[in-house]
Amino acid sequence: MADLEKSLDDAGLTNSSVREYVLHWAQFLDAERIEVVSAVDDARLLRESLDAGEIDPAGEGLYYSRSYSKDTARSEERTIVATSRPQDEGVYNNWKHTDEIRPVVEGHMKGAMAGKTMYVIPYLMSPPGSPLERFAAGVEITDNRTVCLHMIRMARVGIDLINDLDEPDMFVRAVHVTGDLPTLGQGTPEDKRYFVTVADERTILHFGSSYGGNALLGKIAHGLRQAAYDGWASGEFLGEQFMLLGVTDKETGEKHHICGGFPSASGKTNLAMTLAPDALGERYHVEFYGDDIAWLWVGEDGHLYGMNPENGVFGVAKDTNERTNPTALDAVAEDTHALFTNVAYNEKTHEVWWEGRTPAPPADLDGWRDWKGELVAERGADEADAPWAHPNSRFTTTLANVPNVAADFEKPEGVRIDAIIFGGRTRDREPLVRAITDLAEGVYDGLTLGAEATAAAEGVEGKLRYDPMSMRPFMSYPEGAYAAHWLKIVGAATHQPLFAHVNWFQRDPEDGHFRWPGYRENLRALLWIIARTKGEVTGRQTPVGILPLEEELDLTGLDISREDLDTILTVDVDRWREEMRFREDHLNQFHDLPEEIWAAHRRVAAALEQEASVTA
Ligand code: GTP
Ligand code: SPV
Ligand code: MN
Repeated sequence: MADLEKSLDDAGLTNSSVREYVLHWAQFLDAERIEVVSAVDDARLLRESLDAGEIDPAGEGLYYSRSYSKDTARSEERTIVATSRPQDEGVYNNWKHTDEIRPVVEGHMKGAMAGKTMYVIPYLMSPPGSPLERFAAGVEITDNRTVCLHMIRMARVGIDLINDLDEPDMFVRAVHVTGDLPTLGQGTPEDKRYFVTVADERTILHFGSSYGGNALLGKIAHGLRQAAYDGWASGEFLGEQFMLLGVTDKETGEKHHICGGFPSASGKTNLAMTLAPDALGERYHVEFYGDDIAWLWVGEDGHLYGMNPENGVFGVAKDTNERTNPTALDAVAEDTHALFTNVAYNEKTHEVWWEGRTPAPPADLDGWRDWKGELVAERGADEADAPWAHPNSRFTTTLANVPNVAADFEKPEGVRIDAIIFGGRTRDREPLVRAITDLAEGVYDGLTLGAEATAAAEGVEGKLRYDPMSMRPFMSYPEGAYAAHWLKIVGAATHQPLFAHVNWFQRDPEDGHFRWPGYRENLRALLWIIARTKGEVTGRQTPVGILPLEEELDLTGLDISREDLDTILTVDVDRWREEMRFREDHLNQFHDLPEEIWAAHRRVAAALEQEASVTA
């Protein structure tokens, strides 16, 4: 114990509340030694990880790691929000009483760091000086050096961030234990993994993974689940799975900011990093603020403000290439110190590859191993078509590496939000874009966001499911209260943001092609939204919102068929009427849903019936 305390002295950790927390867990976990990590330790930690074989070199200043083969995505069933308040139980938060679940997860953790180093990672989930800084401080404890490397990229990490807190005890206690991965029974009835956020105690206890949001606790456990709870409990802000970007019109010098939620692996990173399509590049410039999390609040001037609490990008690799997302490729170029996880790796040339990186995989199979570590050249006939990279394989890089990152991305006061968009993978029904001018209808639209499941979570890919505001996996308090909190926070803004719903994923049922070319072309829909915030376009009113007139969209240089364009600018009334019945069931699950939300639902339903009777 004296040795452990001395290591905190040597590291210069002076915050006595943090010291007490660290020493408590060091004893409980039986850690052999403690190492306090700051961002300046990155180069040394990289060297140590390379020497220990935990990561591999992936080109000049680039790194590669593979996670255990049954540990490649967040597990929603194993994720639990615990509190001591039974009224905190919602439909999606997987609530348990703390007294019930804490002993279980702690039982798995007890003594788990015997003979090991316990890393202590003090971090901030906000730019320093943010008005929400008091909710942003945390200290992650982990037994995993690769987690330290990821945290240094994804959060602001350093002892100085935690020593001088205004309220020394106001930090999130985030404990991560990897566990013996091959013995945890992932996905079986004997599953031993527990990812618990004890929200009313601001404590996170994650056992049984070294992957992504299961292990980097600043990101979604703190940045989303805890933050959403804090935002509600304090009445001060919203914490959402949102991207955040700025669009500058170089002709007028005007800049607008849009944030919005798409479910996991549905295009937030791609949209936030997008470049204007070539035909519009002279005029518009897109700036990146964030790709996965935004915290929103109302500033003293009555505007809604937003900021990205993260310091990095944990982006989906699949289909990232020069056409779809050149910015992402620059952000993981040589000497960016980016880390790749679960892509394919060539142990001889140190190259990495993933599906969609190039149209065909590398022709010379020599040295290539797939995400499981198996030699591609030695695959049997039954595996010949299996992907080389895991569909949820990712890259990790800091915001400063993103070439179109906004100059003011760390500005503590955040940026004014002009529009909030929702979108998901929806193969029919949802038009390219529809604007919603009423707050309750906007919140209703977010709550009924539906999308096809993706590989980012364990589950069935392609199946439609509701994902309220893209927060289903991160919801930490009941949905009715969540809706009311949205109405309260955004309702307090004297300048209301415009809501809009977008969809890049409509498909032709005949041959399955995407009707909208997507990626960089998506800016065209955003430009219409911006024009709408300024009252420059009227669009046409439909039962589900205002759709653009074709001539209001800037389609210069766009390659799209007449049939596809007509379809994505049309509301399929009968398909929507069917959808309304599913929505009714979906909303009926929620307790205490504000009457404004039900009223919005009834208005949309009535408008659809009206439209159907006119056209019948
Ligand atoms: P998380 O990090 O899991 O929260 O996901 P995300 O929403 O940031 O997803 P991301 O932008 O990384 O996109 C995931 C997948 O969607 C990638 O395989 C992209 O290639 C694909 N994608 C993104 N934008 C588009 C688009 O406009 N059209 C089509 N067809 N696919 C897209
Ligand atoms: C997501 O799944 O939405 C992610 C990746 O952004 S993870 O951090 O693993 O949750
Ligand atoms: Mn995400």
